[in-house]
Amino acid sequence: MFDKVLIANRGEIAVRIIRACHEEGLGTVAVYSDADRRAPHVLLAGGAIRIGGAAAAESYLSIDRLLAAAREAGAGAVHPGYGFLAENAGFARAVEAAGLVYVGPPADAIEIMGDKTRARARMVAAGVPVIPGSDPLASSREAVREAKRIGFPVLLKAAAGGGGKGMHVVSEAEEMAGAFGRATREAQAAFGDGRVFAERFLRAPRHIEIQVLADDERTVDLGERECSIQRRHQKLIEEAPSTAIDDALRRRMAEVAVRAAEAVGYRSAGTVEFLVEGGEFFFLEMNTRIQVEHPVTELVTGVDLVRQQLRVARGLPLLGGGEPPAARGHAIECRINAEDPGAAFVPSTGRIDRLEVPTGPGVRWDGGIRNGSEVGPHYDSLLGKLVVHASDREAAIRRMRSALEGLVIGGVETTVPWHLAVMDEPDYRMNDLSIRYVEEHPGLGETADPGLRDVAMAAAVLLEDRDRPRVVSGGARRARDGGNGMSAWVRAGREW
Ligand code: MV4
Repeated sequence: MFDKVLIANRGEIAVRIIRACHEEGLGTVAVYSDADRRAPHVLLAGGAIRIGGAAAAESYLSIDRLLAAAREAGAGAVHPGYGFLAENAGFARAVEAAGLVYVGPPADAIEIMGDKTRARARMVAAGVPVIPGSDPLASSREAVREAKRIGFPVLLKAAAGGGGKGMHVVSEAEEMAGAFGRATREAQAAFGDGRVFAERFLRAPRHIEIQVLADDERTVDLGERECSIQRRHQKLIEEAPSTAIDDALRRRMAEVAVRAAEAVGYRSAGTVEFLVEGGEFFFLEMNTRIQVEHPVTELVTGVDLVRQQLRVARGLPLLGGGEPPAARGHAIECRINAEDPGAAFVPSTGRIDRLEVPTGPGVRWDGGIRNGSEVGPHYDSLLGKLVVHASDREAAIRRMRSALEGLVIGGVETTVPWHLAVMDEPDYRMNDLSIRYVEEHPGLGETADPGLRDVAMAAAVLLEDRDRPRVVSGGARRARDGGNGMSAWVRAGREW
């Protein structure tokens, strides 16, 4: 057991974890770099320890400094949050070797799921559907043979890869020799491992993930999240539930997700990611951490996932021994990043000189900034998450639009205008989504002023952004529907 937690993170997730600890009656100690000296998480925690310079390598990524801080503060547990060391099996092992409780899954589970080839093999053995594919390929001749077995088009992927690097679509045998050579060279350059394998290419799948929660006795699922709206493998908007799957598919995916977690002896909160296309679903990977988008699940189920992690870490039964509640209503999360959607989402830095956040029924702001915060170049660009909950998807979209209009952040460019444009965009409103949504809808949230737009385009070109913005169409039309006002407010789920 423990009564004080060191939060080995910063920003909005550090604030979120500190609050959950306090609600569990646990003490907290924050860590901070020189750049975060006056950050909200430092002020909120019961205690705070400086761990180093602004560079993550000297602070939030330093295992030795984090463990020294835990010892100095008398913390009995460490919560990694997400990012930084959150899926680093070595960190989890070092925490436990120091006699502390790691608030997350066993290190072995982290390690297996972190190796895409081992994870895939373990999933196949557990009967979890994976995308039809091959083992690592010895030559382009073998690649052609395997591609014919799988069926063109195929996707060549780096065995040691992830995050979409080094993926090459091959539509016919004649293209294979060139593509196989490029994929092999890119994999070797990016990962020091040139092994490449082939998979059936899913042209426009949805990215749907299942939240799971496990203690020593059982593993339960807490429903799905629709995460198809991503840009360069960074999620931007997440929702729960996914209105693109029916209850039968939902049950099948949930059962498979639980099986995947059990296959690696999972504990704590975790997420099993799938690609879904044509009524079929395929295991993509498992995230062995609390995720950025966890609030949408919390809002539709009433379960506080971070508190559940803290309870499981203290040996208490998940959900108090009860059954997971059925999802109610619809939740949407917009990630508010300090990025300029008018300039290919180039990061924006500066001092926050105005901050107004919306409140009201079904509106939640999980933020890591305050007025006066310095937004620098050292860490990821996430300022906070705006999350809404309402009776159904249409009502949630209306609530999100209203909340976005009430969110004012001065001093940096943000993704707020882009999110507002998405809420008005017809394909989004009709839920006609896939992982290609962002590339198929360029120019959303672009500045309406042609002069400014040209400047933004020039800046993006100068910044050599790989995904050069295409010729910008006009900003999304602001279609205002004649909504009949909010339908009856859905009673929030019971909180554990
Ligand atoms: C795929 C795919 C289509 N077909 N595999 C991207 C990162 C890596 N985790 C796996 N990814 C993909 N694998 C097959 N056989 C499309 C993607 C993909 C993607 C997947 C999920 C969310 C966003 C994505 C963006 C681009 C490509």
